[in-house]
Amino acid sequence: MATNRTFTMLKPDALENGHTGKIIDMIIQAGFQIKAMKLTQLTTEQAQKFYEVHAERPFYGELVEYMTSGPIVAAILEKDNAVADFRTLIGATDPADAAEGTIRRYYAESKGRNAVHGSDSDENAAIEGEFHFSASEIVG
Ligand code: IDP
Ligand code: MG
Repeated sequence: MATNRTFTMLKPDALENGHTGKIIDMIIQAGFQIKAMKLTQLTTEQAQKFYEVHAERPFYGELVEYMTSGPIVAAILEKDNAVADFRTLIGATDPADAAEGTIRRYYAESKGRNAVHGSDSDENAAIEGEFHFSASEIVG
């Protein structure tokens, strides 16, 4: 996958709270192109696998439960410098630390229920995108 792509999920709290459209609009207004997008709900197995890097952390069980608690929107986004620019757009993990104007500052409930995921590297963006989408679901 090209290095100008990142992967995102709008997390269950964002959908529950009616923020889906506003968050997608912020993403588009920030210059990201949507290359793939779907509404889905993670199984426990999928959430455990997606977050397996955090398996030893105390919040892992809570994270898996939360991420499977309702539907999510998964998407592959394209832009120059996509991974870093998207992390800037979403803001810090904890909304209390997130900069003004960021998605998490506006829409996250807490450090755990924080509205949106963004890949942390080009390598993980490719792995995470392929985890959720087959080649035929991604536009060129
Ligand atoms: P990130 O999403 O900003 O990259 P990570 O440290 O990779 O943050 O953590 C992954 C996800 O795990 C966070 O987005 C959040 O939903 C959850 N999480 C992280 N730290 C905590 C915590 O201290 N308590 C509860 N949930 C947490
Ligand atoms: Mg992370």
